[in-house]
Amino acid sequence: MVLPNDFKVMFFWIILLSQKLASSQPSCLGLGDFSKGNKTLELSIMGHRNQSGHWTTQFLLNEESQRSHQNWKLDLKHTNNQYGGVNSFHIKGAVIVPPPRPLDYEHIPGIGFYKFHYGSKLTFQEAHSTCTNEGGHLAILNSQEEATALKALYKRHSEAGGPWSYIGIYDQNKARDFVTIYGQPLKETGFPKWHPGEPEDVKRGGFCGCFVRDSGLLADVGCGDKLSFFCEYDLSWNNL
Ligand SMILES: [Ca+2]
Repeated sequence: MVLPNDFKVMFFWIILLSQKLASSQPSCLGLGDFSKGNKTLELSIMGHRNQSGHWTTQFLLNEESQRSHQNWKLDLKHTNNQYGGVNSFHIKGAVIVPPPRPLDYEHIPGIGFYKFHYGSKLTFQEAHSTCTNEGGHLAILNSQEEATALKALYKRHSEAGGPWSYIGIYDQNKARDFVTIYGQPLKETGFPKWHPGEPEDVKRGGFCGCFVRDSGLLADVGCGDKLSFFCEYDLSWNNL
């Protein structure tokens, strides 16, 4: 009898997720729907052991969405450990698909890519959507160097930009605990520096964050105010 050179299938998983892309988008003030359409993610893991006891494990990942999948990057790490007489093998992977860099964003070396929308004045929500549609996000200040660079950019359009310009922070709980549009506490951003007297009392209703032209510091402002705004494309996408 000829035994097939085959395998015993030990396990087979399929994880099929259909979800709104909105789940990976920042939730911002609950004022809008950030969804871009349906996204399907399928992960298959198949393990075999042949008759000599060798294991083979295969992974298959399929993802379908309306977004382009150019410039994707794969980060894969593995470890092999032994503890208490038990051997363990771990694989940890990440597939990263950064948004394409907007071509009309200004490159400030070592800091990032920015666009100052000084011509059209929008609400915070509209500004957020505009940056997102461009492939960026409302700018988040992460260092004094970044604030200094944006202040210089602001200065070039000082009159048109007006005295305040939206950036990507807001008072999520209306309790003076500002966070970024990604939910990171302001104090962890690297630039939690308020203009003197800011943020103002919660009764003033300034629940969105802005950059003050003359001081280069932060202030609160009403989310419905029509202001200029800064969009950013993270430099870190280039370093993945
Ligand atoms: Ca930044």
